[in-house]
Amino acid sequence: MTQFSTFVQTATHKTLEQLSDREIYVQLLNYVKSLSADKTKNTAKRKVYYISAEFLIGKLLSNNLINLGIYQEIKAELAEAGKSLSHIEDIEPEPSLGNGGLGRLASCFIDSMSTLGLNAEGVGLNYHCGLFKQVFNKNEQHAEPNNWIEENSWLIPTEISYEVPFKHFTLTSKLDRIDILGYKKETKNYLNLFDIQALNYNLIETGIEFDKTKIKENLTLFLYPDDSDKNGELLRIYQQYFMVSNAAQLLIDEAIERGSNLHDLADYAYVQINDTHPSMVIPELIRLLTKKHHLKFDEAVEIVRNMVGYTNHTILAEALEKWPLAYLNEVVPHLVVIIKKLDKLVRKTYKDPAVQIIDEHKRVHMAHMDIHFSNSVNGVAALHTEILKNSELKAFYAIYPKKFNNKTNGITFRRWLEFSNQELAAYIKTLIGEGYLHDATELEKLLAFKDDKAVHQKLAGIKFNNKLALKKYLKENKGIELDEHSIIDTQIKRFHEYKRQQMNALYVIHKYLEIKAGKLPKRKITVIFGGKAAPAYIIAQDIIHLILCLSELINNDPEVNQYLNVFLVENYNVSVAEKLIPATDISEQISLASKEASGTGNMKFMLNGALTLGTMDGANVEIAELAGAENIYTFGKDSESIIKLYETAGYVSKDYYEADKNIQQAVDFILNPAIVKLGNEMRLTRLYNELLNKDWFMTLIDFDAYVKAKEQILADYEDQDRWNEKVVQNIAKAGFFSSDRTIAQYNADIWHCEG
Ligand code: 26Q
Repeated sequence: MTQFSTFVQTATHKTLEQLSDREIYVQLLNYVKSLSADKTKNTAKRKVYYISAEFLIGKLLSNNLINLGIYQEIKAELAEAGKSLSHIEDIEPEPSLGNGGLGRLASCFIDSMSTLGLNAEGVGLNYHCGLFKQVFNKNEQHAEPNNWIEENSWLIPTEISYEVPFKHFTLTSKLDRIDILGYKKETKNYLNLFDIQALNYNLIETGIEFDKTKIKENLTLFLYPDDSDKNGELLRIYQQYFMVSNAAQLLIDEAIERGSNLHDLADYAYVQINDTHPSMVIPELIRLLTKKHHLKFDEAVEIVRNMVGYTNHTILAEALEKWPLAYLNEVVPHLVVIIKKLDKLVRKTYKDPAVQIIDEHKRVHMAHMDIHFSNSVNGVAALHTEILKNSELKAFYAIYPKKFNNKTNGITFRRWLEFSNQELAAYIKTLIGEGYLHDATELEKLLAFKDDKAVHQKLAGIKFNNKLALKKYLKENKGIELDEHSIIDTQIKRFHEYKRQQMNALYVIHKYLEIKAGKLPKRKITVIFGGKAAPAYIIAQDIIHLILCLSELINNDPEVNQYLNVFLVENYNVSVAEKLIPATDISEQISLASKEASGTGNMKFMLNGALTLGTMDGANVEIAELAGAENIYTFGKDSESIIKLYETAGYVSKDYYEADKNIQQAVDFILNPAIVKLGNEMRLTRLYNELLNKDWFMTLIDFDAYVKAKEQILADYEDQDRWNEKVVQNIAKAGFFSSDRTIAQYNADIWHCEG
């Protein structure tokens, strides 16, 4: 009997054959937890606290089995008992502790931190309903609560608890942890998720509406909700302070336990701030060091400055947090005292209004506080960091040139190749061995097979099998009928105007009109979208609406549906991504240049042998450099031109509409009776007007170039040998995008923690 069977026998007095899939799931969960309980904690003197409002961890069972090195063994054992591991994987609920890129990045990072054996942990909040579940009804998005925590889960309760003081009351926290295993490592780390004691689900009204004023009962009910009203914003401040006060208390306690006298706290702890959401950790640490531990203010400021790093993930002005001082005063007046002192310190030295913490409207610029009172500021892709230095944060770069550094994002290859594309991973091993699992750049050994036709055929066969697997999944779970013989063109990410799903939708209309006019594509194209829109983001909802209407129209039109299908997959999440990415041929990365800080989906597609159709934005620039210009399809205006256009207000969307017949026809079709009949005229009209009269993210400026680039990539697909040469080139060069590399760089340049 194997170890797992023995474990099951002892726990249940039954054999695997006698258990249901759900029972086996629970046994596997407990088994993995028992194995990870035997691992020792990393213990370097300096410990890294990666504080993040989001950790989009995805399901953990298979990931843990892979990192324990027992995935294949368990799979085989279950198969012998007539059970399927993939059916058992389906039972695990997906935690929804994040929105998108930033939260998924944090999750790839904690995987790599454990894999590299660093003493480095995640700290966040345990949102019980997390991000909403997306449901489509009448071609519109609706939001429902997703209560993901079951009785049996990965959460391990602890006795750790802190008092977190607010203006009107004090909340007692509790800490639950999830073990984060490294790939084939004897040590582990934790993801620390703080929670309140008295959560009340009954506060939920219809959909995801709830009473936002009952903080003592709702603080961890949802991932930060709509920030459209004052109560929502206040709740967000409550959440942020609760998160960072707990983190600060934990790190001080742990440092003291390891021998710190607090004057040397920076030798014992480093805090990485994931965007500005945890920024209040800076004044909170200073407050605790001065008020509770009686250090002098100036000394506390210097200690904190040496133990904090800030990562910027966005250049969109509206996403940079600026909290009204009045709101902070309402929630955490004791922190406002410190923030004002920090503001004073800055004012003493710098007169430029652009670098002040508190502006003339009495708003606190969280990023500004971070930059002044940290020792590292980093962007998440080469281009993004350059834009921060030369335009968005130019005034700060002039003051602190040495603080600025780049850390191009990465992804964990355990989840995004070993697990999600098992056939490809196995095949790569037959070609180049297993070394790439420890050093991802070894994927370059694949270049030796670039021109090998047998390899090309095998890769095409694997892609086809992944399409078949996706077909089955979409049919069983999403009510979608996928044609596995079509070319699959995928755009999956949050819905946002700057990501320009609307440009892809206009292309779909353009293609539809061509087909209607008798110009038929050589091969059927399936355009797949996936993503959620923030409930308060009206235009993003309108774009979803348009795509759902187009989908209904096109997929039901017998003249068109043999050449073109359009799907928007409901409730896109990590698990859906794991299915879509390995089956995709074309990776859509079409943000307006200068707006996407990095992107990480682009890296996942590259690793899985899809070719990128993208703008020179975010990490696409580095993908192009690495893969070589001839192996990726770039188009559109570059970031410099776009930044200039914003400066001169030089973009007028109507000019493009009037000058280009294709644009005109595609935009006008939004209000064609055939579409309006299927949808909501108000939504469609609003979107039409937006594109014609405003189009802040310049959809129309790149449309013509986009259509041409797409025609090129579709045409090139027909030469399968040449196509698969490019596929090999892309996979071979994807090693750079391993989050193990990213984390090694964070550690070498910023954290300086022993491995
Ligand atoms: C801000 C203020 C008030 C309420 C919410 C927010 C808020 C919430 C979430 C601001 C930003 C976010 C998330 C940002 C994000 O996911 N950024 C993405 O980060 C990825 C990892 O670095 C990058 O790859 C993406 O390019 C970037 O968009």
